[in-house]
Amino acid sequence: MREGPFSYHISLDDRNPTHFDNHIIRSLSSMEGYFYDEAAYSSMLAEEDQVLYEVFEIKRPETVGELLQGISVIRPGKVGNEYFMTKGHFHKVLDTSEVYYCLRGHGLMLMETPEGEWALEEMKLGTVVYVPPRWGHRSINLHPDQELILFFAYPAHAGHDYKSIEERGFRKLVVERNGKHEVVENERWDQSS
Ligand code: S6P
Ligand code: ZN
Repeated sequence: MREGPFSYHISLDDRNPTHFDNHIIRSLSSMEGYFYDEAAYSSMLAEEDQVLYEVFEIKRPETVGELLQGISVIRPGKVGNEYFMTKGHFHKVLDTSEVYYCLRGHGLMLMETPEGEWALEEMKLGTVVYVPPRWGHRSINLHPDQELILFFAYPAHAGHDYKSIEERGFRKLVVERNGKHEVVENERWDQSS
């Protein structure tokens, strides 16, 4: 972790920031239970444990006042007809927000509150998405062959709470139908509420 003020550069040619402290790689095997089409998930996994997304984090002390930043890179692809996406989470300190800036690709930010209010924002080059306090969030790559590259920044003490989304998912799923994305109900969510 760096001391004092610093800068770094995000090169879109090799899409890795010139400085990062932590590199998270999420492959298909780490996403068990996240995609609704379990048969499609199993047969894809039997073929190859491919990488779905990566996160490059610029770490800061996890204290009030600090901002944790980084970029996430979501690969193009689908499990069945559901687009590649991040796991999604609430912040452990629920009352914290986050800002995303789209550097490449085409995607969606799916958001919802613990009470089940939901929202979807489209992301293209230059789009800024503000995720307010209390809103869980998941990034979804809609592009057929381009990576979705997002810069993010959020309070460093926020932490992550994956539990409820791991158990029941988001209220809505985003799937491809007739070459377009469509928002459909997640039956697992409905049954749990
Ligand atoms: C953290 C921030 C991002 C995500 C990343 C991966 O608050 O929202 O760094 O961690 O996009 O998503 P996930 O849901 O696997 O942590
Ligand atoms: Zn977050």
